[in-house]
Amino acid sequence: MENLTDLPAWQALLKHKKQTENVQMRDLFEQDENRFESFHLRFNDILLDYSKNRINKETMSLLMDLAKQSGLKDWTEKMFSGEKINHTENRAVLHTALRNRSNEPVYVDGQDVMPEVKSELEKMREYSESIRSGQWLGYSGKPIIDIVNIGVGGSDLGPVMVSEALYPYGKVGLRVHFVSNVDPSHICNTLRDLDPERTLFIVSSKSFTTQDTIMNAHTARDWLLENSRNETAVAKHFIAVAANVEAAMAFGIKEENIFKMWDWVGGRYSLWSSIGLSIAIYVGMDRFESLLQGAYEMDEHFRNAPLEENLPVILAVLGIWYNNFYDAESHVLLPYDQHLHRFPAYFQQGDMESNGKSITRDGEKVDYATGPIIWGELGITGQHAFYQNLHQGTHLVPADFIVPIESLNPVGNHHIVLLANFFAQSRTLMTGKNEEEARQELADEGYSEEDIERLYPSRLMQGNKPSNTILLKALTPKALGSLIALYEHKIFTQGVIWNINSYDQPAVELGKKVAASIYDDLKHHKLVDDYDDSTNGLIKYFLKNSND
Ligand code: G6Q
Repeated sequence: MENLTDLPAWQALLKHKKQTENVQMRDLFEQDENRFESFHLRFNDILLDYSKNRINKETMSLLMDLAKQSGLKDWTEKMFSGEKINHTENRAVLHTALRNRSNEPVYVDGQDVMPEVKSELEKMREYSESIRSGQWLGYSGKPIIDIVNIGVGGSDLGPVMVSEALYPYGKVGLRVHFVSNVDPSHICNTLRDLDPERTLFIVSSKSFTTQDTIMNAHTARDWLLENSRNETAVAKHFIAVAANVEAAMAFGIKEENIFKMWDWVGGRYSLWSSIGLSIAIYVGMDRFESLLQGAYEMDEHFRNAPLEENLPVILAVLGIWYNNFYDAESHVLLPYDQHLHRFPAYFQQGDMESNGKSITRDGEKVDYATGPIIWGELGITGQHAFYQNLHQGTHLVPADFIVPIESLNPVGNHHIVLLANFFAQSRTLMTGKNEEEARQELADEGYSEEDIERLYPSRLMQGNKPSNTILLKALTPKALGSLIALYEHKIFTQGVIWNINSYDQPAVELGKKVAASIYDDLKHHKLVDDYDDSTNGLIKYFLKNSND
C-alpha cells in the first residue's frame, strides 16, 4: 500500500490542521447553535455526541477520505469473510463469527465455522443452566456456589469486565472470582474464603501453556485434592476452555468438560467465545446471548452504514486526528457507571496490544505515530484525582465520557448528581475558563484588586480539550455488547489506517519466553551471566537474599 503519509487525504489534513489549529471549540459553539445536531449520531439505544471536538464539516470529510483511501471497506469485508488478515500468524480474525446471529455461513479455509460456534454455545447453555440450577454437584453432592475463572490477559480481562458490568443481573447466591496473577497472593486470598465442596474452577487458556494460568490451576487442584482427599474430585470441579485440548486433558480435565477455542479468535477478542463461560454462568445464557446480539447489531452497523454515519469509524478517525495531527500521546476512557470500573483496563489491552505496533503490513518501520496510550478510570473517581491535569496540565488528552441514562440502582438523587458531574466535566474541558471569567470569579469571592491580579493566572483553564460523549439508555447486556463491539471496530479501523496488523502480539509472547528461561535459572539457583549486567546482578542479589 502507498505510504499513509503520502495519501492525498493525509496531505490535505496536514494543511487543514494548519488552517484550523487556532480555532477554539468555544467559538465554534457560539457561531453554530446547531453544532450538536450536526455532530451527533444515534444507534439503537446509544447516542454518540462528538461535537466537542476540534473539527468542522471539512475536517470530518477529510478524515473520511483518509479512511476510504486506506481501503477500510475492503479490509472490513476481508475480516468479516474470514480472510487471513492476521498475516504474521496466518490466521483469520473472526470474533464477529462468534456473535453472528444471522443464518449466514462464515468460512475459514473453505469450512463453515458456524456449526461449531453454535454447538459450543449450546454446550455453554447446558453447562451454565446445570450449574445455576444446582444440578451440577461437587464431589460431596453439594451444588456449586463459587466459580473461579483462572486465566490471564485475554482469558481474564473480558470475563472480569463483563461480569462486573452485569453484576446487577448476576444470580444471587452465586459468586464469580477471577484469578489472573501468578503472585501466590491472588490464588491464596481467593481460596481462603471458599468451600472446596462448592467451588468450580474454569481454567481459561487458549494455549493451555501460559505459565501463570497453569501454575494457578495446579495450586487450585492441590487445594481441592488436599481438602477432598478424593482424586475423582477434579472431574467434578474443573472445566477448561482451551484450543489445546490435549494439554487440558493431560491436566486431568475430562474431555467432555473442555470447551473449544479456535485459532481465529484472538485472546483479547475472546469474551464472546466459551472464554465467556464464567459470564454465562453468572448472568445466565439468555443474557449472554443478548450480549452477543448487541455486538452483532454493532457489527452489522459497522459493516453496512456509510462511513460518515458509522460510529466506530467516527471514533477511529477522531482518534487519528489527535494522535497523528495534534501529537496527542494518550487517550482516556471515563465511564460514569460503577459497573464499568474495569472497562478502561479491558480496552487498555484491547487497544494497546492491538495497535501498539511500529511495523507496517509491508514490513516497513512506520514514520507516523500508531496506537496511543490508553488509560482511564471511573470518571467520578478521576474528578477527585487526575482531572486536574486534564484541565490545566500541558498534555492534550482526548477523552471518551460514557454514562447510562438510567441507573440500575435508582436510589434518591444519586444518579442525577452523577449526571450533573458528567455533563459539567466535558463542558468545562471544552470551554475552559478565560481571563475575564477568572477575574470575575475571584472578585465574586471577595478578593482585592491586587490579589486578583496575582491569582487570576492560576485559575485560567485552557479549554478546547476534546471529548466524545456516549450515552446509553441503560447498561443492559445488549447495550454492553454493542458498546464493546463499537470499540473493537474503532481499533480495527485505526489499525487499517495505520497499515499495521492489529491481531498479533509478539511482545506478549517474548515476555512469556524470557520469563520461562529466567524461571529455570531461578529454580535451579543458577548464578547466571548470560543476561545483561543489570539483570545478572539483580538475579544474583535475589538468589542471595531469598529463602527459596
Ligand atoms: C491476547 C493476548 C494475551 C493472552 C494471554 C493468555 O490477545 O494474546 O493477553 O490472552 O497471554 O493466553 P492464553 O489464553 O493462551 O493462556
